[in-house]
Amino acid sequence: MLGLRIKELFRGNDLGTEFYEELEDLLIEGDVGASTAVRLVEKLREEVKKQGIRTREDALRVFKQHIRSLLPCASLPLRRDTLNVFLILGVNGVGKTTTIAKLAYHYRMVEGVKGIVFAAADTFRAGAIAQIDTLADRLQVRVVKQLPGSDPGAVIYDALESAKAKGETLLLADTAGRMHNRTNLLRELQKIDKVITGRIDSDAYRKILILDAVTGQNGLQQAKIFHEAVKIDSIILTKWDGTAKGGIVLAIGGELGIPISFLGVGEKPTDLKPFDPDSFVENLLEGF
Ligand SMILES: Nc1nc2c(ncn2[C@@H]2O[C@H](COP(=O)(O)OP(=O)(O)OP(=O)(O)O)[C@@H](O)[C@H]2O)c(=O)[nH]1
Ligand SMILES: [Mg+2]
Repeated sequence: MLGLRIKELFRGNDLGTEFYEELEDLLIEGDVGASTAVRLVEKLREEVKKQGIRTREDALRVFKQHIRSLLPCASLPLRRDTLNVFLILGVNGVGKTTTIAKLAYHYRMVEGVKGIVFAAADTFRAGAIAQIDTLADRLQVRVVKQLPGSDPGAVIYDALESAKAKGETLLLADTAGRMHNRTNLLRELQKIDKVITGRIDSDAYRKILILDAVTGQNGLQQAKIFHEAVKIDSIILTKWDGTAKGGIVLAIGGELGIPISFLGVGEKPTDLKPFDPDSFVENLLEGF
């Protein structure tokens, strides 16, 4: 884990050039990404000089503050007086559909929300509708669906109208992760976004990007593309259970400034943890 090695590094004594170089290397190896790593180390170097810091122990305190300042606050509270819509986005295989089941479980069991509904708006991949249908069945959630190949915007429109009519609280909309090409995919998502904007108050509509933590810097590239196309409000990092690196969290904060709301830690509906920036920083550099 990145944190362990950083922790070891900060156990040493002097604050020479070698220390800063080693820190930068560790951050980059840990998926933090070159530009954020360089920036963090540069900032630390400046602050050490400015404050006349002599020991690595004191430097760590400053470093922790810098890391924390990269991570915006992140929870996704619901409005209880209207329909909330979470549009779930991301490339194929990152865990979108699984995360929808997790979110349904979380909002129902932890936050006591009644009236959750799924929109099966991945009409592109064979088997996608059946997959979300099975999950809905297991969780006893209503699902709005049409035939494979139908217009995803129309599925979402139907879901919105019926959810409003029934007075439901949370609509979780699945989307396709792959189409004939990327331009098609992004254009489709922009169309879906238009269907929702204007029908739902902006503070009740969240575009949530699902990223696979294992893909590291590649995931960050995906995030930039989606963010440019539809402006992402929040990120959920999945497969956190499958990576030893924590740096992607800092890369997301440093490069995109998009808050992370949850971490996926397994395949079951119960495997979702709210992301807490304070305890993340503590755990990353735990022991100091
Ligand atoms: N270990 C682990 N596996 C996960 C996690 N989230 C999803 N998965 C697995 O990743 C695989 C893909 O998940 P899906 O939810 O189908 O992914 P998707 O983004 O909907 O994929 P497409 O519909 O093909 O675009 C499944 O085998 C999931 O069980 C996680 O947090 N941890
Ligand atoms: Mg899916």
